[in-house]
Amino acid sequence: MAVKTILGFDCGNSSYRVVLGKYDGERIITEVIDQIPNDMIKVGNYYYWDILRIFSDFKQILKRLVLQGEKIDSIGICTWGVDFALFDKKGNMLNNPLAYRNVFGEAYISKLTTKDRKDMFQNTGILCDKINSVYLLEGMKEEMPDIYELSDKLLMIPDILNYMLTGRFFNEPSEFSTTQLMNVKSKEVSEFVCHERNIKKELFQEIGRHGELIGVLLEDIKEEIGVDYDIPVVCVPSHDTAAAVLAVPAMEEHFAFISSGTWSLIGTELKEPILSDEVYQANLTNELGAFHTITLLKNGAGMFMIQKIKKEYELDVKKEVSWTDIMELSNSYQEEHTPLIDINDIRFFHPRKMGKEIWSYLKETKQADGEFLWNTVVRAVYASMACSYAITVNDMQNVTKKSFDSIYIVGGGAKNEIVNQMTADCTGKKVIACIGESTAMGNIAAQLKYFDTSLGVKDIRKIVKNSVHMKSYSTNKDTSYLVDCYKKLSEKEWMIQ
Ligand code: LFR
Repeated sequence: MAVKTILGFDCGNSSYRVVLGKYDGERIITEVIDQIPNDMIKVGNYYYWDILRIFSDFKQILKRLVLQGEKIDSIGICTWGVDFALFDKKGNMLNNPLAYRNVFGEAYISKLTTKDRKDMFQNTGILCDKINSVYLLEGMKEEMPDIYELSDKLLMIPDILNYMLTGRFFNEPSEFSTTQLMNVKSKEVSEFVCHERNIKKELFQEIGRHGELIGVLLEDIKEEIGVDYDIPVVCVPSHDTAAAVLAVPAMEEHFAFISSGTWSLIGTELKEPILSDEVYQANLTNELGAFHTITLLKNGAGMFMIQKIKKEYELDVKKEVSWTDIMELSNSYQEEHTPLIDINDIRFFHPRKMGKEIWSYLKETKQADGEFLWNTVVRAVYASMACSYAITVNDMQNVTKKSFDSIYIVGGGAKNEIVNQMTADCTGKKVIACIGESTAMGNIAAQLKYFDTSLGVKDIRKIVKNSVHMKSYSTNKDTSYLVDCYKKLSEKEWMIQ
């Protein structure tokens, strides 16, 4: 077959990447064309995303590729979940998308009774979490009533980019499920949630299917980037987690994954959601994955903590440092006692100073005293991540009644050799790190369905397996005692004297 040139855009919280995939019928060879830093921007009281800059940079990269002589066969867009912008009747964007680290959603979630929470979970499969779009939307109604009043459409971040590229208003399903406004059974907008939370149901668009065409590039964009042929924009699993899970090169039907980036998503793939009490109690959530699969997962703190620590450390030592330098800091920790923190404690969600907050926690829990030490803080984050992974993988086994032999780690965090090894030690399982751009790989692989509608998820995973580089880690030493310590910490047992 003629080689297909497929473009995957993966826009993350800390950077966005454009990846070119060449598919020859057997495997996809990827090349990262560009990587540009991203961050939320604080203006006044709120944190925003600069969506126009992201769109503009993407077009510039397209133009560059065209100039280099690439003939692009299709494009797919992925970003993080939950964030959105509102549009008026004429299609004008009414606000810059707000970032989920604005805390005003919290007020609304705290008003929910236990029954409300359970009902919301039963209907949507999604755990009530302060970052879910539904609570931010409720917050906007109060904080920005004029914008909400004028709003006629809601587009999630990837939908916004799809709209800017094609002119079509459209809600992609995996991303939409992160709103907690989708009925998990019908996969349509939840009448129940709209009614309960008093949200205009009309805000939502047609919910698409993976592998179908959203539209072709608008004429003025074609002109701007210098092409005279139509470029299809394909409906891919736009939620980065869903795309990354599609790129897990597992051939077994049941597998555990960790999608490691700014967040850590620890889970497994299912055909149907599990809405049991056990799942609810374990704080697990049923998101929509690729091609209408379900990704049952725990949304936990991830590399965000260490990204913040790196920036703070750079300010302290007054120079830029590499990720290797940060790993070396962790390795320089030689004490016998491993410091642990409850990484999902709300105090680490968005502290002014992550390093200091962790140090205070270590002092309060009598794991540290004296002068602040960067290596202790870094080691605490890495070890605690591995412990929290072990607990969640165990919860996953319990609720699904399946046992997983291996854990696949995908996403940028898969490069972290320290956490990979610690995870193998804490879980007693083989860890398979999939090196490369997993979200972009899932994005590109999903687009194959547009060209060959006969492909199923298994076929796509086979192609992925032919295409990715993997590295295995086996258990070196049993550190399950650390997992027990972590459990006690996260259950705040250290406070009970
Ligand atoms: C991961 C992710 C998570 C989502 C969080 C915030 O990048 O998409 O799945 O809960 O970001 O959107």
